[in-house]
Amino acid sequence: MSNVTLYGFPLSTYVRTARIALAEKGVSYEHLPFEPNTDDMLAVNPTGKVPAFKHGDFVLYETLAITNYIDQAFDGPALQPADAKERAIMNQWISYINAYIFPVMVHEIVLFRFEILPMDQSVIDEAIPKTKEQLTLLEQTLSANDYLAGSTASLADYFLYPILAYLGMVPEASLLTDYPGVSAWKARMEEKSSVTESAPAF
Ligand SMILES: N[C@@H](CCC(=O)N[C@@H](CS)C(=O)NCC(=O)O)C(=O)O
Repeated sequence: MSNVTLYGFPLSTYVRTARIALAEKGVSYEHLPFEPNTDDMLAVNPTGKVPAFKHGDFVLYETLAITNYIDQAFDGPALQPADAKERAIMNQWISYINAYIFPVMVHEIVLFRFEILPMDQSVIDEAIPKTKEQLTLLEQTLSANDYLAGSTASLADYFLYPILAYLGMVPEASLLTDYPGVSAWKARMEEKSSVTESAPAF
C-alpha cells in the first residue's frame, strides 16, 4: 500500500500536472478524485481547490509546492534543471503560466467550451488576442528549444501541457496552427507515457 495520496478530480489541469510529476518520478500513489470545495477537499486544502497531496502524515497543497516536493523527496529523474539559469527560466515560465496562461485559456475559453460555465461569447472574444500574445511568447522559446527550460522537459512543461491539451480540444484549437513550435512541442509531450496515462476520461 502506497503512503502517497493525491487528492483532486482528474479533469483539473493542476491535478494532471501533479500526476505527470508523480509518473515521471515513478511514484505509486492512491488517487482520490475529490471535487473542489467539498468537505473532503477542504479537509486537505483550506482553499478548497484541487490538488492536495499527502506523503505519510505530511499534507501539502499548491501544485508548485507539491511538484517541488515530489521532485526532491523521491528517487527518479530530476524534474528541474540543475543549471541555475535554466532553473530560473523554468520558474519564470511556471509563474507566467499560473498568473496569465491558466486564467486566460482555461477560465476565459475552456470552461465555457466545456459548458462548465454558461456560455459568454464576449469573454471568449476578449480572450483570443490575449491567447495569441501568450502563444507568440511560447513560440519564441519553443521554436528554438525542445522544451520551455532547454533540451529536457521540466516542471514548466508539466504545468503548461494540460492547459494546451484543453485548448487543443475546443474550436480555438485552430489558433495553434499559427504556432508550429508550440504545436511540435505539444506533439513531443504527447509521446510521454506520463502525459498519456494522466489524460482524464471524458
Ligand atoms: N494555485 C492553485 C490553483 C489550483 C486550481 O485553481 N485548481 C482548480 C482546478 S484546475 C480548482 O480547484 N478550481 C475550483 C475553484 O477555484 O473553486 C494550485 O497551484 O494548486
